[in-house]
Amino acid sequence: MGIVIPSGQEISEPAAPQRANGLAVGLGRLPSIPWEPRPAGSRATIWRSSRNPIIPRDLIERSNSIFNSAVVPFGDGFAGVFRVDDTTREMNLHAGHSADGINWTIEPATIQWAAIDGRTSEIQGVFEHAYDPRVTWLEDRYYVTWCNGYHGPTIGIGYTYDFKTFHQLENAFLPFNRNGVLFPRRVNGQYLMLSRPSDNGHTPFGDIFVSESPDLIHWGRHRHVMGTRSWTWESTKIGAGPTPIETTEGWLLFYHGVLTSCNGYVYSFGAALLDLDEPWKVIARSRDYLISPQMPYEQIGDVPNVTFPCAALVDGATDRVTIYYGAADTVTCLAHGYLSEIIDFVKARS
Ligand code: BMA
Repeated sequence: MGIVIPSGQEISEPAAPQRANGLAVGLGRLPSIPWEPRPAGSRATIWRSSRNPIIPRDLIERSNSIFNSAVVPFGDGFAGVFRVDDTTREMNLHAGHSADGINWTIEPATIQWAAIDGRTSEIQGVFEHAYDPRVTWLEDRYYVTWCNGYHGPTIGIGYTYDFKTFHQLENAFLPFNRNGVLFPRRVNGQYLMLSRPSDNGHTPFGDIFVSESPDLIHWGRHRHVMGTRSWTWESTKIGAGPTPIETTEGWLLFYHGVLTSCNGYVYSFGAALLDLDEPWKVIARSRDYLISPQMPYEQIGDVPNVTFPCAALVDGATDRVTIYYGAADTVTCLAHGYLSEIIDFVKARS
């Protein structure tokens, strides 16, 4: 289990086990975390990078937009799986690499998934779409979950060791489902995944559930985690964001919440703390959002008024958190904060 460290306090040893490639997991050290200090005069718990958007919509040939994407520490730098909608407006996933987590090289070709066996290749027959990836370091490899089209959106799962070769497992659930997010370790011996059952359109409802699996293939014991709240930023639907972060206070979950305005959906994000052993139990949940669409690049784009977090990096030594979020379904952005302050925010506004 990791520990929560007050802002700025240095520790000499990682608080969590070491990653196979030498980098720390959970609240271990990540000195290379992309970072900017809180702007002078700001009281925000989470503040935006002055370099936003860090990934423009047209970074690669034929990209219409690059957003809602997932990033992890990898080797001496970072790797990621990116949602790229192309100029045909096909939604698909691309691998990417970066030395600093800010300047990215994204592969021009889409990820080609090698089915783990003949049965799994049956779900690859007709490609519909692949979007909104999350990446989770779990045991010995990087798992990718994404919204995978199979007679409508559902949750695809695959894995990679090197971000070059990707292997596909069975879809986790029946359609329709979105926002599948794995926990970064087993809990009581079981793999756990959050998801949001939905419909085949622009779903006007949605609660977060958690499901268990002994093998990452067969999923069951579905439990309700949390639902919407009337007359708030999360009154229409909610969905898990980045991989939950393990802290002594519980699993810290960033999640998006949607309200329906007279001009359509508005996607903000907030955070909650879930019980470490029974994560369907909510310990605390912020009444206020952390980020709502307020910058031009969040308010103007292919889908206006969307901030959609899919990844978070943590440096346990300095308490720093950096969140990757998609803006206006068009570009990729960064926001920063201190883990202990975010936890205080969630508890204080609960
Ligand atoms: C959701 C998903 C997201 C998208 C959002 C706003 O249903 O498709 O990828 O960011 O809608 O358009």
